[in-house]
Amino acid sequence: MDFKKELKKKAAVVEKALDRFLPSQEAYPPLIHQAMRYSVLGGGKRLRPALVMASAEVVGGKADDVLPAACALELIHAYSLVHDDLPVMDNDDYRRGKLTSHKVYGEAMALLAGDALLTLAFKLLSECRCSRPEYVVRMINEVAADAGTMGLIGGQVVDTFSAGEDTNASALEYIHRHKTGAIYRAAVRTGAILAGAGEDELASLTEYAEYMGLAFQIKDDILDIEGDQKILGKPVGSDIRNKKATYPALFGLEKSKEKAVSAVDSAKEALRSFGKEADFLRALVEYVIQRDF
Ligand code: GRG
Repeated sequence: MDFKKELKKKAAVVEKALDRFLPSQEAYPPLIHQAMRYSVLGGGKRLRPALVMASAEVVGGKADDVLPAACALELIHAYSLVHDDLPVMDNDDYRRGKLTSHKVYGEAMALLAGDALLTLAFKLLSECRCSRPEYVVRMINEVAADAGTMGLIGGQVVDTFSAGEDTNASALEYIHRHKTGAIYRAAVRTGAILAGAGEDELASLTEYAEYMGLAFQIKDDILDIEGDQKILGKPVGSDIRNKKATYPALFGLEKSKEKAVSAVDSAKEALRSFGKEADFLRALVEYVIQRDF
């Protein structure tokens, strides 16, 4: 399996579907629809939708059947980036190599566009076709929890309000597992639940996602120090500027790299009960710490 080729293929399918699911830029009131499309289309690695699709495939489902859910997870991710970039949060001017939403559309419109992306995500989730409607209800319930104060928002709250303070390892792990890990967890479980995964399969995939999310965020912290801003598409040093709790700040760069490798090993170990069908997921977690953007 050629991982990069497969990721590109999945990303292209997602791009087309997102274009279809997002309101057209002429739809009234046009400015918000333009802002939504600006922040979603034409950029991003599309890792979360790829995970939704791959997790469905691992347990015998079809990627096409979970495409609306895959797009919904990308919309939640996009909303979190739009809000995270706002002056009241990280105050970033660039994202994915272009100006952030509030720089183009203003803060009020960026805030509303983020809200609209989150709301559209749940509309798409509710429209998922599945032979068992109870799977759809369970999946929506889980995504809502993972996007809420017990997941993404909880992580963002602790991250934001612990900035500038001494952070210990357990608080840092809480931030990473929630701010970033919860949406990866939701992505993997969404694909698997809709495809009818058994509880053992779900447990293994969940463990995979949790370690994968941890590896991803440690690497993100490292890239904020060592990355090339031209390749990253955003300035480096934002964590230091905002006095954020990060793995390199707490453990140093070398130890952080070791911790990222260890999280990758644990993620792959969580897939031990699967065969070749999980090779994409294995390759994805390797990619997560080798990436340079
Ligand atoms: C409600 C005002 C308000 C804010 C909430 C929830 C939230 C804001 C922010 C979430 C925190 C966040 C943005 C975490 C970052 C996770 C992360 C490292 C994102 C980058 O992911 P990639 O590299 O990005 O997959 P691409 O561009 O490839 O999609």
